[in-house]
Amino acid sequence: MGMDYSKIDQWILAEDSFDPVHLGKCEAVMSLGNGYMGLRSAAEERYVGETRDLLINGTFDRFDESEVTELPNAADVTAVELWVGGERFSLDQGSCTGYSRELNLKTGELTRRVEWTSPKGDKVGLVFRRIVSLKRLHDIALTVTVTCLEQPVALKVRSGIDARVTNTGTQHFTEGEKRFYEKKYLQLLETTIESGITFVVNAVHRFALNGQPLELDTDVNIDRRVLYADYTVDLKPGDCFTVEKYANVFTTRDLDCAGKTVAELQAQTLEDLKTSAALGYQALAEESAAQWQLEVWDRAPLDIQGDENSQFDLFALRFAQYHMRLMLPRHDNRMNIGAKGLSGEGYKGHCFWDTEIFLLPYYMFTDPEAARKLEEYRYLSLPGAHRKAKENGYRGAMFPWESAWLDDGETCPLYMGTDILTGTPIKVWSGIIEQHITADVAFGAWQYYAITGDQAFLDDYGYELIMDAAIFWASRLEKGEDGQYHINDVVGPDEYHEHVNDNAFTNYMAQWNLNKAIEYHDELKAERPELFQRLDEKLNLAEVYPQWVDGAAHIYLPQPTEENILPMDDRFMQGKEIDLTKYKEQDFVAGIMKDYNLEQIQGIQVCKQADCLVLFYLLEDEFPPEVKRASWAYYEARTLHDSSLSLSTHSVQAADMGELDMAYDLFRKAATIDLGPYMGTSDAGIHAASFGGVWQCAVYGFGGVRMLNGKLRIEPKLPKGWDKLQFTLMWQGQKLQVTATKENVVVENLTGTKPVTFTLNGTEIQA
Ligand code: IFM
Repeated sequence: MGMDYSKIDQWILAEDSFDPVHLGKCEAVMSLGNGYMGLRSAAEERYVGETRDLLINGTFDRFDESEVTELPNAADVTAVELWVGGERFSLDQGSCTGYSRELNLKTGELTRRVEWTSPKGDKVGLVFRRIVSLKRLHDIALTVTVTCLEQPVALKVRSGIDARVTNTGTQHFTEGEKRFYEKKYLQLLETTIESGITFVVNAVHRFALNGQPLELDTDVNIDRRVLYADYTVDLKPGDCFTVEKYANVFTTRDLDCAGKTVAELQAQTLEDLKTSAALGYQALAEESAAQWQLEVWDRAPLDIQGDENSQFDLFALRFAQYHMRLMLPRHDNRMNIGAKGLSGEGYKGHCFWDTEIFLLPYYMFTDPEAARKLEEYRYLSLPGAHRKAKENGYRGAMFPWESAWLDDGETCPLYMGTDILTGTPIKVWSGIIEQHITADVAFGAWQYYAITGDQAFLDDYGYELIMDAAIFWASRLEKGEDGQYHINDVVGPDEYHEHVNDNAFTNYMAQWNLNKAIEYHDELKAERPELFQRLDEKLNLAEVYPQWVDGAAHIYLPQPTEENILPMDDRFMQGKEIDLTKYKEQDFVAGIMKDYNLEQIQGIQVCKQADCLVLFYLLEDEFPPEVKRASWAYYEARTLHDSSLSLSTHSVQAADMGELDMAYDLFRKAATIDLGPYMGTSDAGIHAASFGGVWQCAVYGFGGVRMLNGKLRIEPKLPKGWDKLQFTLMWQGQKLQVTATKENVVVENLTGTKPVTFTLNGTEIQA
């Protein structure tokens, strides 16, 4: 098995051989979903080492006090086991003379074709098709077609609902009712142990022989955490037998089930299943594909033309768009986007700063309505942020580094990975001291407003969120002997350096947050007395305002050295320099952790990921070009890109500096984080933020797009191999289409109901 780029056309991701050692990669990169649920693409037949995940967004459960809350792995409906002439179909045995698995990004359909001869010599052709509907958020549909190729065979099919799955061993559910209705419809209930969410899972099968519907005798079985049916059919050479399986999943946490009793849900979801099954697989697949076209490909079309590599680049961007839709809870503002989307158990479904800094730009510029939901989530999770602040002795909103359900507060696990020296689990400090997240969330709210012009959002949520975050920062500042305010003992974005003081990213962003709160306070006090009063009552503005003013004026901000390098904290530049070549060239991440433990790494000038470089593009105007250039060179030499968030930032900065070859090289590396040849990297799930990063490389980097101080800037500079880059941007309700070639740039206002003013290559114009 391997990823063969020559097989990648503009829409199809293909796997052309099967290796049971590398199951995780394709399960994750080829996963299906719709933001409500994510379904890993484990095969219909089972394999040792597979991870069969069905994750329903927002259904968090905390199994035990000693564990953190996570998305529970719901009952599996995708397993369909076959016995051909009495022998179990598995690519582990017999011989396979043809194999392909293809994910069609355009339609969201997964297709697998196999020609298999059993150990005894029975030969069959198998075609598996599968969708998670983008139209009907609760629906999964699949078909298995078996063609009898040589001698007659007896075929047995076993298929059902299997709740024996776990989250790497942790069982989040108590078993509920299991039942066959009319010997045909399967229903299983399970309830999360701590959060008490009931899942209702239904399935039904339909059969056809040579295109004609077929009724088969059913042998029904109910067992512990499972119910399934066995079906048998005799096939002669040339016969083509199809199993269609329709399934749906609902939970008592779903907004569209609000107010329903479990019994009502059982009845209603069964009816829904009947409706879907009556439509048939093809119709469901077609309406889902139409929804993909409408929601993604028409909404945010992208095009790149150029040399032979540019076609892979376009594919990589579409792959990113595909996954960014899979992970997006467009239907519900009480949940956000996990660092692995819904494609695996990694990071337990928790969201991070990944959302605001890496993913939100894509959504704000292409799907503002969805972006609003992500921002509303942060507002709704203020109770958790207040709780965290209180627990840590601060005030205001201290947003969790890892966030799950609205009032959970911090959900970052305390330990992760192995300390190479002590042999003990490594303590994760991020949940306690990686505090820049609070400013990132505030920045996200402001960005959303500036790009969309959604004043109602600011009135209802944004002002309060930004001010509440500023209250946290005012309480967090520590007065130093120099009379300035410091933020000591933090982890900045670069997680290889813990317990540092005055991390540049944290301090500058905290100051930005304080200043934004001051600006809004003054504005509202002067112009919107009613709203001001409401906020004053909630946040006690009279008391906190002077603290903001004092904090913003006297916070210590690291300054560039004589060589124009911005020190990322008070320690990094005094660290030991070591030869990093070995780690930079390794084809896996975090190789340095095999030679040094984190304590030792603290003393080395090595970064896991971009730190102050992120600052340079969030607060672009604060730093002169010579500082960005010198700092980029200094940090790039010392950065291992051991986080998937890193490469895109370095690429965008390189493009900003006009270093287009370097920018392109980094973009290609970012684009292959999940698509690349390193088979183990996606086992726990895809890298959500890197998809936003890849889009940013193209649109922010080569497209030169930025929202700066509330204004839109476009300044395209295409890499050598690209002749044309075309994309759309939603700006304050208007859809702009940008077409850039090496010679010129055309910006067209496709909505055209209001002129948009922006800067194009330094000149202010309107479209
Ligand atoms: O948020 C990131 C962090 O910056 C690096 N470690 C992984 C997290 C989740 O993607």
